[in-house]
Amino acid sequence: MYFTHAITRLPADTVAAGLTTASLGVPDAALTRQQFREYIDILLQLGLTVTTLPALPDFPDAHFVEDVAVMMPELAIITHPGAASRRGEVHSIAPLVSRFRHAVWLGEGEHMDGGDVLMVDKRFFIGLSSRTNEAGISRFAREVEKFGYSVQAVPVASGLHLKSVVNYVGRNTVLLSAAAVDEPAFRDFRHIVLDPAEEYAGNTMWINNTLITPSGYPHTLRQLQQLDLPIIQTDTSEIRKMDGGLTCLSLRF
Ligand code: CIR
Repeated sequence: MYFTHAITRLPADTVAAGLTTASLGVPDAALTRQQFREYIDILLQLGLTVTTLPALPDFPDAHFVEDVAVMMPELAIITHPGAASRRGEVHSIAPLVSRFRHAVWLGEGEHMDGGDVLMVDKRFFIGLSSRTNEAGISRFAREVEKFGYSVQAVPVASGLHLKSVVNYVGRNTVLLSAAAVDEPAFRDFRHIVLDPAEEYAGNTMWINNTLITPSGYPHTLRQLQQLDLPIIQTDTSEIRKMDGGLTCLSLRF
């Protein structure tokens, strides 16, 4: 799939008040914004038109826009985020998403974070995680199967979301944690298995046949180089402190 657009949101000064399981210290708001700007520059460099929404200080996780919507050519799903503190984010993204796609809203009890949704062509792999439940996956499946998509639930053994540790990286290959290697859902793909010390680099983003990967993960970088695709590295130290990665900072379509 070739992406032409991205939606992002400026990180607020309140970023440190967001949810996190990482014990990496308090993120610096100014450095978070700098890393966010570098990320935007990469998307622009790859030819995308980027629309950036204003910061939402009352929702310190709101710049992780990937979690609140799932975009596909035929429609957009507005999620019902698994964390109560993030549910209000959907109201400020939906009007923009609706300018590009017909929007379908998940309902009460149908929990889903977009970070759990991995789309590979007409296949969706959806993490069953602390944020995404069976009811969310079933409803999602009902909405997308009519457009010829398949949906497979995948238990998330480690990391916050499925895409924290499993991502498609082009050339019929998935980059994944050792814990996910035996997952039958991924058996049709070639595997690149993450070094346990570098699991965070599992959140590498394949976009327009280029890989964007967090800097500072040399073993993963060497493995990715074997795919013979252009690779751009970028520092996400502050984003990581709040359990975020590269995919979560944008909606791409
Ligand atoms: C949260 O816990 O919801 C945020 N602090 C991080 C969300 C990261 N999102 C993603 O990986 N898709």
